Amino acid sequence: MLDTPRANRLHIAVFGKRNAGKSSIVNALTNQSISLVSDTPGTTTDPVFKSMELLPLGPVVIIDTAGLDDEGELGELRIQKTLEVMDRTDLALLVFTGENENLNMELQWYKELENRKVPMIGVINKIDVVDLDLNIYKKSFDIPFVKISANKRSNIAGLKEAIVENAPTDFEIPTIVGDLLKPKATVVLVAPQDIQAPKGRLILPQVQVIRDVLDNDCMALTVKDTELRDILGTLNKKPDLVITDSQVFKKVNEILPKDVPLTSFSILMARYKGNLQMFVEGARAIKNLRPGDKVLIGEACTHHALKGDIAREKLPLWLNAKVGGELNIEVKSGIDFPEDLSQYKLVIHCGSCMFTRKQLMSRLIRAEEQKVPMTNFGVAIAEINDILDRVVSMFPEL
Ligand SMILES: Nc1nc2c(ncn2[C@@H]2O[C@H](COP(=O)(O)OP(=O)(O)OP(=O)(O)O)[C@@H](O)[C@H]2O)c(=O)[nH]1
Ligand SMILES: [Mg+2]
Repeated sequence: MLDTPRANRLHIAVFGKRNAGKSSIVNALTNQSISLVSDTPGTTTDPVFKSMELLPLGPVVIIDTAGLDDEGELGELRIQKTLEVMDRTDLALLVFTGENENLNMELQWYKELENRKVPMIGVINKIDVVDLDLNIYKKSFDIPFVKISANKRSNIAGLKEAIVENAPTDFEIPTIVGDLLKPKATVVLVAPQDIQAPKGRLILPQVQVIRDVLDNDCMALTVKDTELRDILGTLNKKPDLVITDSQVFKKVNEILPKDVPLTSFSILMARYKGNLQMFVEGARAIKNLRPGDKVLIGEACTHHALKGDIAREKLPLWLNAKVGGELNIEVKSGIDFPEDLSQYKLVIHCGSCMFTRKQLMSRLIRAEEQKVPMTNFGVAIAEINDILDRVVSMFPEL
């Protein structure tokens, strides 16, 4: 994701008194030792900007700042620099600990950030040492609060969820396919209308992709898989992109010349709503599955399962064939999606067309925190058919 220009990245800055654990929080969020941590107040002197991929949220810049209770001349300069950071902040983490009851400084930054209309999250750190009564804070600070321990890595998932929840919405990817297409490009969409397809209409991802292709001044030509070969023959040039329903990946892959870029609705939606990089890594875990391993298949919504249901019939069949034996597959729909994923070797989620990005993110955060690989239907099907490399090759972030 390092191609994403810095300006388009969500800038998350961490503010708080010296020794509050700001640098420790940056390190806990990123799982890296980016910032120097020590028990000497004033360890961080200049703001530290770090562009990175914050899984599963996407590309961000995390800014660690110098503690704002600085004293003396050098302190003034640090305060100035930290205030400048506020002008570049899209989301602020205000860090509190029980170690210093005087909140005057925090109230001052709260006003500064409020003036700049920067959304904030109050982070109560070091709860392994002192657990604080939130009501004291809620009276003075009208912001959401999360309790964590950066050192013990507790509730980092809760902090990530709060970040997703409170990040300004314009940081969601603004287009589904637009960045892959030049104007006037020809895009062929393959949409089999089988028993699964709702009567009289197209499913939401197909409609969204068509709209996005049109918004980007391109042509969307929609065919069923059964007509694809004939219709390709009538075009006077190869299509610039083919997007298929992933259930017919194998067939479409065989029909299309190798130099035509091919992907699926489900992969595009994985990228739009989830985190494609994480899903691709998750799908690679299929190779390591052994008969008997527990796999969770998750669906966003509950629906009446029809014959040939992808989650209950097709996907289990293909997975078992791939691993050469019976996997222990569980299917969970709607709110039944479990909190504890640790028993599963892999989670495969549906395209989440009825979910917002935030809803899917909270599931991704859960999997990421519990170190359980997670992928989605389309990406998994591509891996099962040995065409994953082909169908993600056009994405600049991978
Ligand atoms: N017990 C406990 N200690 C913590 C926690 N988080 C950070 N600390 C400790 O608090 C001290 C300060 O941590 P830093 O991360 O350097 O704090 P900072 O806010 O970046 O400090 P400055 O850069 O000096 O402003 C270190 O000794 C950390 O190990 C926590 O969750 N629990
Ligand atoms: Mg620091």
